[in-house]
Amino acid sequence: MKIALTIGASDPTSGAGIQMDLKVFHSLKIYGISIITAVTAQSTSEFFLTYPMPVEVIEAQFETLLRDMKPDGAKTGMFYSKEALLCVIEKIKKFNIKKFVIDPVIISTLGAKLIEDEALKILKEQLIPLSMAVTANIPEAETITGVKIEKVDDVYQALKKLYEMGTSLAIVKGGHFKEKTVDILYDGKNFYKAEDEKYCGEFHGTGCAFSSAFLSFLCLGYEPDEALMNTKNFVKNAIKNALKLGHGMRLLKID
Ligand code: PXL
Repeated sequence: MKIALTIGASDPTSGAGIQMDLKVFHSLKIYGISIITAVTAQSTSEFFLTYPMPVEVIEAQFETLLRDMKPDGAKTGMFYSKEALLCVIEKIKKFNIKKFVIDPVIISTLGAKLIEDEALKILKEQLIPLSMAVTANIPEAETITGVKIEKVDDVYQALKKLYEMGTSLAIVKGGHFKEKTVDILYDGKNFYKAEDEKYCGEFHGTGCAFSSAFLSFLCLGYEPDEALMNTKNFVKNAIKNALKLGHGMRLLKID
């Protein structure tokens, strides 16, 4: 059985963060393992606080777990602190994790800051060059690349910038466009486009589900363009069947 590691924060709703990633891995028949960088207190309608894990605790999770199990791939989500990010960078190098996807989370759907400003700079300069893929939504792609994205054509320029920052597969997810969703992948040579109709509503955790599904399909041996199509389909179904279980955002349904 393939093993995938998620490195990120706890979301008590299970709608995002490591809980969502583990559900996606399980659904795609991958054994999921996790390292927690922070704990959040949030619901479907309120983001209350973030408690960053002490760096010794992050380090201990890596050392204890990875001496025993070797993941086929890994993904990162919320780091919050600069210290957490620097620790993860060191461990990714030390344990030679190659199949590694970054979900560059910056702000939550409810507006909470998920990364310190100083850490974002390090993510751009030191983490992206180590990665196999970066899966950015439009606001994240704009912040990371400095390219203003107003129409689909602007995405191509942002993708080239993202690729030049050192990842092998740059992905920009166009769920924020008005009429349809257009996800585009750039591998330094070709652009691959996955289009779909748009489902309206406030959904929680789409970025987490996308990045963990994409990593899963890579771990299962799919080529990047096939992995993109499969991921789009997987997330579409989860959105189509989303559940209103709390008072706020709907939660994706992972079967
Ligand atoms: O979707 C980004 C994200 C990642 N990780 C955690 C989150 C969120 C968004 O709310 O809470 C823990």
